[in-house]
Amino acid sequence: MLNIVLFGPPGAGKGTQANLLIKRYSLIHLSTGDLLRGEIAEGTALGLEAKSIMDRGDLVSDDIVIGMIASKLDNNPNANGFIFDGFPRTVAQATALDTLLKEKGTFISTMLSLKVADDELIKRLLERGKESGREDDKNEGIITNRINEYNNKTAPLKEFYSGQNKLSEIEGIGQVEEIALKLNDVIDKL
Ligand code: B4P
Repeated sequence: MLNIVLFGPPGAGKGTQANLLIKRYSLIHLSTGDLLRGEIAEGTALGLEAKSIMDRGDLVSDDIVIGMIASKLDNNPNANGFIFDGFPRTVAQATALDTLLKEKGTFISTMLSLKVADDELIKRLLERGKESGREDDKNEGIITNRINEYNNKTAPLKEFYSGQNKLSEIEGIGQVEEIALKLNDVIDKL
């Protein structure tokens, strides 16, 4: 199985690149952001709980996102592999993911970490906010909070995966297709 953690700050291009990778490698795309937005759109209890947290740009609780991922793994027993997009975002989530995969006899193959400077992230997300209707893309204060959450709680995961010899850092500024080629290159050498 090919199991990829696609990593980077908000707006780094994770969702964009995941859409290309799932086609090329026939993988299942698990984006916790998309799953949470789906719950909000359906008006579920979980969605109601998550909405105000996401609108502020804070991280949703570990229990909620780990539960969502566990059920998606259970529902796709015959997958070629998974792209984890926006998950894990904390050390607790990364540890839980290792355990869930181990129970299924598999493991994370690699972490692909997209590197993008803060000013570019802010520019991209404000631009997306003009169309997406996402509350968390609408103003610079919330975007800055998301970047701070990333620096405080999520960036330490680079050490977690480099400790397992699985970290590859890729420059995330440039044409989408150029960045995709660099990601393919790392995967093809696994
Ligand atoms: P996500 O949905 O994961 O949101 P994101 O980080 O903003 O998305 P992404 O990084 O994929 O966007 P992309 O770069 O593709 O999370 C939203 C919220 O959900 C979080 O703040 C949190 O509250 C909650 N959440 C999700 N997962 C969680 C978890 N595991 N634990 C706790 N809470 C969780 O796109 C950005 C823009 O850049 C697009 O407009 C795109 O077109 C553009 N772009 C992409 N590549 C580009 C390039 N090369 N050049 C120029 N523009 C580019």
